[in-house]
Amino acid sequence: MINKRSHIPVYMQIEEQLKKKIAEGIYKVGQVIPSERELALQYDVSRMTVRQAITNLVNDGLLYREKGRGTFVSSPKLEQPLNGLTSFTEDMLARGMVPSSQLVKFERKPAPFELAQDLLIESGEDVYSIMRIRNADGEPMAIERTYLPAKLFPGLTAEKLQTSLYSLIESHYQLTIGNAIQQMEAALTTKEDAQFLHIPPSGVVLLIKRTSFLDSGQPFEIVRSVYRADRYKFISEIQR
Ligand code: 16G
Repeated sequence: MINKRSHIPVYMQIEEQLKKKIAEGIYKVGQVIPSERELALQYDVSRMTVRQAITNLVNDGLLYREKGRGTFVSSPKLEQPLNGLTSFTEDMLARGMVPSSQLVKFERKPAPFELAQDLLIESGEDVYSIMRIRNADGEPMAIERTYLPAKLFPGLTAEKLQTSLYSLIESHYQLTIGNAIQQMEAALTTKEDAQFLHIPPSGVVLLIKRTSFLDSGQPFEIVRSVYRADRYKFISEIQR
């Protein structure tokens, strides 16, 4: 299976073999793969060579290592297009996954200066401050901290937020969502967020800040989202 005379380096050939086994389901998601020692024996190569192949697959997100336990097959990352103003619920349903939320916080309070400025409301006007864990098929994918100007959503309650915010805005409040501005950056997770997301306390996350506007131009939400970098990749089409 491994051709040591090939011009393709041996570690690359092993990488391909391992990838194939993952794709064919011989190594299944969440399962441990054979140890470096076993693979070295199996392919008749050095452990160093096997380690190189595994490290590359870990860096590509196909495998992950757990200290003292071994190397496991990762779940494939969700591919999230960046060119549409969609909701979490819509995104998950489009993939055939079941969306759900855990409402951690729902508060009404006066907006601090900077938030009021961003939402184009007076400082001290009320906002809803909402924190939700967003799950796909029961697995936590992101944390959303959402701020909504209270005057746009009279009578909003925690119960109303059990499902989709965007469908509530469009169906119940009869508002038309227009556009949004989004920024994204990488960061290390906080301890609290790591627990919510079921990731290691030193894990990497993607922070997205979205300001969304109604078709009238009025901002209706500011959302700070924390996405699991191990479960998400963002895709955008660019043109010249
Ligand atoms: C997405 C949006 C968020 C919006 C939410 C509504 C990003 C980065 N964020 O997660 O701004 O509030 O969808 O989802 O995409 P919902 O309608 O399912 O509650």
